[in-house]
Parts: sequence; C-alpha cells; structure tokens
Amino acid sequence: MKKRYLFPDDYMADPSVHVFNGRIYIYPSHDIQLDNVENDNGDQYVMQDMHVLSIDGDPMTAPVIDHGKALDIADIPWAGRQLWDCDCAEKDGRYFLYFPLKDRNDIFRIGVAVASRPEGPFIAEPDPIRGSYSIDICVLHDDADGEYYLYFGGLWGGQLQRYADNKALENPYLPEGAEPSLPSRCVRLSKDMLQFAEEPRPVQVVDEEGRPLRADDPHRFFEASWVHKYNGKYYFSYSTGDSHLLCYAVGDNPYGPFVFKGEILSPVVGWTTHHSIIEYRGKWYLFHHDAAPSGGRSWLRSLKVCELTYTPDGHILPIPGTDTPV
Ligand code: FUB
Repeated sequence: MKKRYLFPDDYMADPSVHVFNGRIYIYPSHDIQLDNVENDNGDQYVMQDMHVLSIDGDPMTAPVIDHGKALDIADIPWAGRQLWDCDCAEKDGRYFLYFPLKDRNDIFRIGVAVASRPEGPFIAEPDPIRGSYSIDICVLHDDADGEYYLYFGGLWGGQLQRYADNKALENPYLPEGAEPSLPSRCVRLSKDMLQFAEEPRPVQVVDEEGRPLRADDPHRFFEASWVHKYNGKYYFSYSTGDSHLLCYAVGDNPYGPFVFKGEILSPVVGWTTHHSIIEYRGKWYLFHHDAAPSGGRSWLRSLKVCELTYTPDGHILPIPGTDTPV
C-alpha cells in the first residue's frame, strides 16, 4: 500500500484534518526533542505550540505548506503544560480551535482559541470550557441537524479514569477484566461555539448484541476519538492505546451507541497511534502518525497519509501499520 510521510522537516503527530474552502488543513501536535522520560503518564509529550499545515491537491503528492505557529501556550492565560491533540471547526467564517492542556494544577482542561482564517493565528479564550476535562478532541459538524458535537477523552495520562458522571473522583477508577470499558464522551457545543451546551454523554462502543466492549478487550476505546459520516452513518474511530490499534464502530446518531466493526490500522512503529479520516475530491484518506523516522522514539512522531477504502457494504478495509509486522 502506498503511504506518504507528509512533513519530514519536523516531528508532528495526532493529525486532525478538515477540508475548509476546498483545501486540506492539518491540525497536528508539535512534538519536542527531549531526553527520554517515557512513562505511562505521558510525561514525554511536552508540546508547547502548534502549527497548521495545508495541502491544495492530492494529499499523496501535492506540496504541504507550513503556515507557521498558530498557537503557543505562552499566549494561553490559564496554561500549565502539555498542549496535546487539538481539532478545528468552522462556523460563519470563524475558526474555532479546541485543545487539551494541563492547567496549573496539572489537570487537563479543554480550551478554545478563535481565528478568522483556518491557518490562524488563534487567540485563546481567557478560561477553559466550563466542565471540561481529559484530552483528544474531535469536532463533528453534523449536516443532519447543523449542530457541532465535540468528542473527547483518553485513559492513563489523559486522565479520563479520574471522572465518572462528569465529576472528578476522589480515587481514579480503571475498569478491569469483564467490566465495561471506559467510554469516550460526546457533547453538543453552544451556539457561540465557546462552551458545552449540555452535560457530556458517554459514547458506548458495543458488540453486535449491544453489550459494551469489556475492559480487557484489545479493541476497547482508549483515546483519539474521531467521527466522520459515510452514507448517512456515523463512524466512530479511536485508538486502543496499549493494544496499539485503530478501530471503528458504526452508529445512527452522533451520541451512539456505536456497534464495533473492526480494525482500521494495525500497530505502527511507536507506542501511540492516532488518526483522522476525510473525504477529499471523491477519495477517502487516513491521516495518522508513526515513530519510524525517529527510530521508534515514541515522543518524536511523523505525519503520514494513505488512501482508505470501503467495501460495498460500508466496511473499512484494514490497513497495515507497517510494511512488516511489529
Ligand atoms: O500526543 C499526545 C498524546 O499521544 C495524544 O493526546 C494521544 O492521542 C497520543 O497520540
């Protein structure tokens, strides 16, 4: 299968990709060179700014433009550390960048920054979104009702296990064995795009009998939610974290439940796997990252793209994460 490294000049990861004004815009995390501090808390991911990239043409071949720094944590009033995976949505000619960032108490919150152009620069709101927590943002603009739905959540360093019913727990709780796995969250955004319009709801990934996937299932949700629509169905895709897969599940509305369908990408080089899926000029593409160019250093990742194919009945054909099994 043909794949392309998009931006060999720098280490970037977690590509959230959208088509705005007929052009592909990529909103990646900006990885930083540092001595290895790799641990399960994600302390190796210390990103401090983000750039916007764009492509006008076939993403497998057309030039990739770096529009430069679009947001810097030095300009975010409530910033602590670690600017992780963001996503961008357009409404009425304004662009809203949603980003997870630790506050000064080392708690992940979700912030919003606004721009008049898709490449920024983005100006951060003074405070995080009220009631927000955890990481890994995806925004769906639903053509069915015109609303915007924000998905978020990630385990371990992403802190999702610290919450239940949208309230902080005194003691984090990670389900085990046959217990239902922890779900991602979905919330409708307010009309001004700056707050949640409701309480976030759990996004259940269920098997064909409607049972939530178990905590010990290698296909259960871990982080990196992404939602796209295909033939009127909602495709919820995500990373399984410690089993290193990208998987997908299909539902009938933005909140789910989503019925598990299969794997999209087998393990890549590097611990994390994270992606987005778009249609552009009649073809479908998977954007993701791996750590092969950095020799497998998981905190130095590189952006990749390849074509994605559906079967006639709407299944996604699995893609190999590497040319050789890992
Ligand atoms: O880039 C930091 C974290 O690594 C992301 O939030 C996760 O999805 C994983 O890719």
